[in-house]
Amino acid sequence: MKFQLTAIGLFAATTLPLLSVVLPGLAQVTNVSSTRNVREVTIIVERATTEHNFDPNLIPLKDDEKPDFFTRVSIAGETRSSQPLTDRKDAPINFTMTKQLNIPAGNAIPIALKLFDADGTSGDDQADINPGSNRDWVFYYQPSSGNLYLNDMRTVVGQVGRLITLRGNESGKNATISFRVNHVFR
Ligand SMILES: [Ca+2]
Ligand SMILES: [Ca+2]
Ligand SMILES: [Ca+2]
Repeated sequence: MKFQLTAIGLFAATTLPLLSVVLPGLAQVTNVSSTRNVREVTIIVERATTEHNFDPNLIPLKDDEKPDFFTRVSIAGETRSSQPLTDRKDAPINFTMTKQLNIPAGNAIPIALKLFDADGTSGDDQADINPGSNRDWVFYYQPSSGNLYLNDMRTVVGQVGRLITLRGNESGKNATISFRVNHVFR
């Protein structure tokens, strides 16, 4: 998609306060009363891609140098991980995490997103999916506005239901991740 490629370029070339630029022209999400409560929040990590190998090639004729990606998602303090997809630079992760809640829809719900190459006993390589100095992401999702914010609660990174694509900046370790966020009102 042309839009996503443009967005990735902006992420790579600009500083974090300009992140809101990556979502031009999106329809306004209708505000609902923030006194309503939210029943659940869902994160769907669709895909991770990279140009890099994350392992040495140990077995001849096998692509074992390619990454074995899995994602680790935290919603409001609860964390879950997907199963690794072996030896793929283009990994259809397709991992859904739903967190049951009962809080006002105006609250900001902390969400963390990480991507790893599974390395078994030697520890896992963390891929860089953040164009800033970190490798991982921490966001705040506000169901009443449908906005996903950085921790300044002003910079909008994405909106409910929309595919959000992020790419890291660390040489040899960077990857791109695509995900969505959704919620259900009580
Ligand atoms: Ca590795
Ligand atoms: Ca591998
Ligand atoms: Ca980074």
